[in-house]
Amino acid sequence: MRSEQRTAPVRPSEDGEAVTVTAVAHPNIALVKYWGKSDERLFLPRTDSLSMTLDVFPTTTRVRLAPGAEHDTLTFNGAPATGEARRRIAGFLDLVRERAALGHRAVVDTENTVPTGAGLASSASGFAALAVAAAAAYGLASDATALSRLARRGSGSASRSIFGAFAVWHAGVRGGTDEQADLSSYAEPVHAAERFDPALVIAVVDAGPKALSSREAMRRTVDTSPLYEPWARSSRADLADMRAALGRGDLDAVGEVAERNALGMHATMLAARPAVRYMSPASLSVLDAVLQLRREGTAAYVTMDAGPNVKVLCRRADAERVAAAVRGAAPGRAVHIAGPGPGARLLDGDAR
Ligand code: 2P0
Repeated sequence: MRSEQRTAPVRPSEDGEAVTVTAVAHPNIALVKYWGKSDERLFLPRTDSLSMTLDVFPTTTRVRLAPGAEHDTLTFNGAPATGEARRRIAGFLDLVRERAALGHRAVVDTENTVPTGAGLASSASGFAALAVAAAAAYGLASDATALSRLARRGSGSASRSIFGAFAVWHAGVRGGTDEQADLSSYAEPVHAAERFDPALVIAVVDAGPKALSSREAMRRTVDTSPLYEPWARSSRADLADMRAALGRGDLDAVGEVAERNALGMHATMLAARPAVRYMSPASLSVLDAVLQLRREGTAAYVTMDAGPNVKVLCRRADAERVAAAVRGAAPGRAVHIAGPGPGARLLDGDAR
């Protein structure tokens, strides 16, 4: 059974008795993108970003403290986590332990329903769920803003998945202390008009892992792309336009801003040295199908992330028609329809 997000942390028992908590979080898709960091260690982004949390592809993460254990035991979809995934999760747990002043290792089981590494934001739902579960297990503050900041330290986009529906992630301030910078960068909900009823049609044109991680790709883009700074500047205007469009419930304006922001981000990558190209021929076929839908009078707009998959924003009432057009353009590929989804939360039913 699901519960509302708890406000009180689950205190670790003094004698080190095992504490188990489970959290669930959903991925989010940015309508104004996060691309580029100003501080890699603190996960501070160069620009503000704005996203929609989805109602599909949840990640469920269970954290149990293991007093006396020498190592963390990390399981991902039933198999031991290895390599970079293990390093990132263990590093995140170290941060939680440091903040909680509690050294217990943990047993972490993650069940992820997102096709991992395919530009579908699996790290967003993953670190949002881990932040909520680990904060509760280790007794850290569990207000949504604190959880958003904490999730950010696992993966920037995870800061937004703490919240349901629409969220803006503030880039925060630079120049002060680490603590001031850390405190200043978090996500919070964004208001959208009641009548705004969008869907994202997700075309999984390739579910395999991506060739280049978004972390590396954004680093290279910031360091080498002459188009990066112009995009970052225009992204500020995009954010203001996006907030206004959501407030009006104007799907066409939301879509136009999302599409220009995403294609601009991909242009920054294409101009990086060497170029980063995530679009594939199948992606371009879907982009063509969306243009055709618009010519025929259906409001449909694309956004793309660090992978070849295409997400098409449309009215919920048009989603089946848009999905059919996308299937025609990318035969044999999986197509999912998502709506705005819930924020990250703890589940009931864990035993202490
Ligand atoms: C976004 N992406 O705003 C952008 C658009 C991909 C393209 O956030 O290095 O996995 O862990 O902070 O959050 C992907 O970046 O990167 C991402 P890290 P993350 O959704």
